[in-house]
Amino acid sequence: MTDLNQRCGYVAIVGRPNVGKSTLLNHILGMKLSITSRKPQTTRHQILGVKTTDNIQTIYVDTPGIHQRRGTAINKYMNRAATSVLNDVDVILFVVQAKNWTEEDRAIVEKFKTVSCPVVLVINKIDKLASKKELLPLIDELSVHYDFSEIIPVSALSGINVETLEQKLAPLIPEGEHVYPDDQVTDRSMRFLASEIIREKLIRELGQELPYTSTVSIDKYEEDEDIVHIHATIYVESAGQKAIIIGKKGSRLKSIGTKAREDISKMIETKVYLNLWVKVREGWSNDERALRGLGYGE
Ligand SMILES: Nc1nc2c(ncn2[C@@H]2O[C@H](COP(=O)(O)OP(=O)(O)OP(=O)(O)O)[C@@H](O)[C@H]2O)c(=O)[nH]1
Ligand SMILES: [Mg+2]
Repeated sequence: MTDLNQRCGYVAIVGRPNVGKSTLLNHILGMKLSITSRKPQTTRHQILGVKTTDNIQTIYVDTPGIHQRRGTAINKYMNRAATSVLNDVDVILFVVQAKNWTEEDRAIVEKFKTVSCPVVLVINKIDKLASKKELLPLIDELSVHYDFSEIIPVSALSGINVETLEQKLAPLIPEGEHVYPDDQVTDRSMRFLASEIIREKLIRELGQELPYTSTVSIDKYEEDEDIVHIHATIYVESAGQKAIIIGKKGSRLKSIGTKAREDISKMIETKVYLNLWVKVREGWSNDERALRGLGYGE
């Protein structure tokens, strides 16, 4: 039976790397679902974040930053994961960084020419502007790039104007029954979210030293009565990278493990035992078969 009072729709969050897409999703959901960092190309997979308020269910799709870097298999996978949603959603949120329009942004706008849904331009990081007076000229300047259905300046980090963004989105969500139970927040398993948290700690701990070519795989996720046992492996591409991650006397790996364990434990509200290994797997990031084995499947 269809309840005509219900509305439900998919909203893609797209943009080039590092503009604040995942931060925006987390602010909207009021929880940390998608990992974030100062480094571009943090998000590697599509992640659904579901928000149900009253009769409206909005299913946000966080995506990897669309980029124009060298075409290794993993880079191609990430671009596919981001652009494949464009034709399957009801609304597109195109996130850009205030006063930082680039060639990569322009290339993304090109892709909108073949989509039929409304595109909302979200100008993020407005907390970094010297003065509010800069906003109107900025909106004027960006409006020439496409026929955006709305242009909304926000700060995903501090939350400025994010509620306004949600209010403007509401009328664009079509009628339809809710796809997910009203209390569900994501389509992803705890196992996947745990691997993402470990990857976040890895990225944050290593900063510029981190090779893009590392990934995390969960070997065991076992729920006991009052503790969850997790065994995970960090894969890198060379012995040098492995040594960097492990650090002096294992200090780096220990710090990554401690921080990850704390966050995972907070998320699942259970004690966590986390065992981390680092292994070398040469060339995994440019090997389609290895990628699929490591969770980068279609
Ligand atoms: N000052 C400021 N920083 C922000 C804002 N939103 C995000 N950031 C920062 O920008 C960086 C990138 O944020 P992410 O949310 O990881 O960006 P992303 O677009 O998801 O990046 P990818 O997943 O790599 O494509 C992080 O250091 C965030 O803290 C904002 O509104 N203001
Ligand atoms: Mg992201």
